[in-house]
Amino acid sequence: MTLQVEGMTCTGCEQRVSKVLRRLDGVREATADHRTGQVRVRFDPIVTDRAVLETQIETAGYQVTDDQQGGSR
Ligand SMILES: [Cu+2]
Repeated sequence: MTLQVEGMTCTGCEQRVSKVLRRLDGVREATADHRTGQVRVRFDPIVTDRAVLETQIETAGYQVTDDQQGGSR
């Protein structure tokens, strides 16, 4: 899944976002790119879901701007 995230301005932001996601149960891999604002996440949908990931990203201080997949909002 790819999330569109606003507010990442440097590699430090990429690391912060990917770190909070990787820490979650069920997340296998998370890679952020501040230039495109995209965060790619591989996760187990039985263990976690998109809403949990979005909450973590927003708690870390960034905005998830795309909602085309999942309709969790
Ligand atoms: Cu930054």
